[in-house]
Amino acid sequence: MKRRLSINPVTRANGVLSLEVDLEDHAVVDARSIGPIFRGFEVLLKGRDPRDAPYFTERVCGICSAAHGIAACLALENAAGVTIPPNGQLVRNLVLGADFLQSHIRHFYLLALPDYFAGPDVPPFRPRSFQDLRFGREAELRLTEHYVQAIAASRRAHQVVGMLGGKAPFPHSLVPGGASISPTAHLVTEVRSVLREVRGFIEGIYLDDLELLKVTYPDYFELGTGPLDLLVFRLFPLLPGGALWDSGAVLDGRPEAVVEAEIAEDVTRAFFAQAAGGHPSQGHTYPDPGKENSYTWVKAPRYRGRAMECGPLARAWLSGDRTRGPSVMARLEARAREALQVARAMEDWLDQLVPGDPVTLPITVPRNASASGLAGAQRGALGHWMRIEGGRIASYQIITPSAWNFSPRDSQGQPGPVERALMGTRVENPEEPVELGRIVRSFDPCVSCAVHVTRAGGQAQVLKL
Ligand code: NFE
Repeated sequence: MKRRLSINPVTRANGVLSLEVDLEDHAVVDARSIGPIFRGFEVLLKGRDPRDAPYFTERVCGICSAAHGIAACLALENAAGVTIPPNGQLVRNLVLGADFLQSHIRHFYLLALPDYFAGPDVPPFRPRSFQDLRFGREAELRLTEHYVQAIAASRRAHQVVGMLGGKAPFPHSLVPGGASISPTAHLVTEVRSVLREVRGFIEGIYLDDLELLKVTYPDYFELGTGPLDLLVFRLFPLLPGGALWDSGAVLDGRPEAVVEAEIAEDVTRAFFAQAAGGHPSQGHTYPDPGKENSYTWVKAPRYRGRAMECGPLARAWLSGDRTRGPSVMARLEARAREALQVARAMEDWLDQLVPGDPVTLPITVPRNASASGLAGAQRGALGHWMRIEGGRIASYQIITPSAWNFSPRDSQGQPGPVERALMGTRVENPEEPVELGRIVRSFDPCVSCAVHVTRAGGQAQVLKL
């Protein structure tokens, strides 16, 4: 029997995402990932001072604002040929690292885990689905308690963003040329103590709960799978050199260096005029809401013409942890391990800070230049491309990790990574398609990174996921 499921919006995700899935005898035969609203940040930036870009683009999204601030700073620093001072780099790493921790903890407990446990019969656990819940009473109680503790742990991590970033979200200490908060010995001590608490939560609770989930739902290593087409941009530069993760691509399981010129956006099925596609340095944002055969406001970024998955699993795989390919559980596992890796690295960065040393260098905005800021965000590879003419922004393009993961079909008919991961999934009960929610949420969706203005007349439908 054929049936179309429309899930709009997908709840427990950052931003507004919807899904359209075609089922045939309970199996997904087609899937469309839909960003139903338009993002206009690139348009807002035109004509502005390039030094404003970090503040504007941080507002793309409240959960990954530090990453956008850093990518925008990098684009201008690359255009101006500036290398920031070591202390500034460390402050940036710490702000971004803390943003990773608050987001990863929040994702696991508040967004993903409720797909697997019932929780008490009160909001926010109600209404809920009871489809395929496997935990016994004791585990249920434990996970509920940890859910509440996770809110505090995530808040503590956010506090570190505020301590070194000035505020959270949208840290304003991330400035072109470095950072604007000078770490005093007192501040370093305070941050260390908060960080120790957060690391304790990750080591003592988060990783244990992940193990419990793995043994209770081992079949989810076989669901939401995808090919080894992975992309990573350089993230957390280290002193004196290297990075916690270097840029890299994996095509069909073969790692290679990233060639930036091989990135291109396809808009065949997105609500943008055809001229909006191509390499982001030449790209445009020409919305075309009525475009035929289109179904989303998310463009389709491609690398060497291929849809690429990005995020913690891609980073783990490229840095040598190659035990598992992409799947629901492998993504959740990679994210949890990454949280611990980042928390530990942050303690080293705190040790390396030299109170009193400069954190920023003056930057002269070039009259004419073109540059990119490739960075990493919690959800994967993030790129900003900026062209400056007469000292003002002439063009700005952003490709977020969720644009890579939640991209639509392209001119070759190739689906995006999430669409691909949904295909072939057996949905036990189409009235309560929990399998789909688990697959989609394993990518940690954030379509607010891709969209910002609601289309007039758009109707939210009843959701059940
Ligand atoms: Ni809105 Fe983001 C991250 C960015 S989107 S969360 O991480 O950039 O994928």
